[in-house]
Amino acid sequence: MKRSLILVVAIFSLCVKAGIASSADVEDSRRRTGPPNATISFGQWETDPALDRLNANPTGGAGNNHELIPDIVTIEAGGAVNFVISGLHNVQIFDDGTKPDDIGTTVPQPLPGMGGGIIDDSNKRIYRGWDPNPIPNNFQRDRVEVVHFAEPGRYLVICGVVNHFVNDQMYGFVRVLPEKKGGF
Ligand SMILES: [Cu+2]
Repeated sequence: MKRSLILVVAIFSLCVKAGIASSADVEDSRRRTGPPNATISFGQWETDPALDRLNANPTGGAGNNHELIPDIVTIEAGGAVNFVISGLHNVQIFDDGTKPDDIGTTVPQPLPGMGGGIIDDSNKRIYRGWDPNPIPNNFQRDRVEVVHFAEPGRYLVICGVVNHFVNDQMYGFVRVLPEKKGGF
C-alpha cells in the first residue's frame, strides 16, 4: 500500500511540474527578447557653476544644457522612448529617413516664442510635443513625454526651439529595429 501511495504522489508531482513548465513556456514566448524602451535626457540642468532652482529657473535659459543624451538610441518596433525634458524645450519627431537639413527653420515661419520661436514644419513630422512658452519658468518645465514607435526606421528627433536646433544642434535619432518574435 505504502509503495503504491508513494508512486501516486510521485506521478502527481511530476504532472504538476510539467504543467508549471508548460505555462512558463507560453509566457516566455510572449515576452520580448530585446530592449523595448529607451530614455533620452532632453536638456539638462548644469552644475558648474552651481545652480539653485529652489524657487524658479534662471532667466534667459541660463544654466541649461541643450543636448539629447544619448543622441542615438535603439529600440524595437512596438517599443517607446521616454523623453525626460528639463527646461524650455520642445520635442519634435520626423519620419524614417528625415535628415536635419530637411527641416524648415525659417519657411514655414516659426511660431512665436523664446529662443527664436517654435519650428513649424509639418512635412514628415509624426509627433510634436508641448510648447513650453506658456508654461511658467519653474519646475513645470520639467516633464516627461513617452512616445510610441510602431514601425522600424531611423527617426529624427529635434528640439523645436529654433536657436537650440540651429545654433546648438540639439537633435538626435531613434533607431527602431523590427520586432523580435517569440522567445528563447
Ligand atoms: Cu531645446
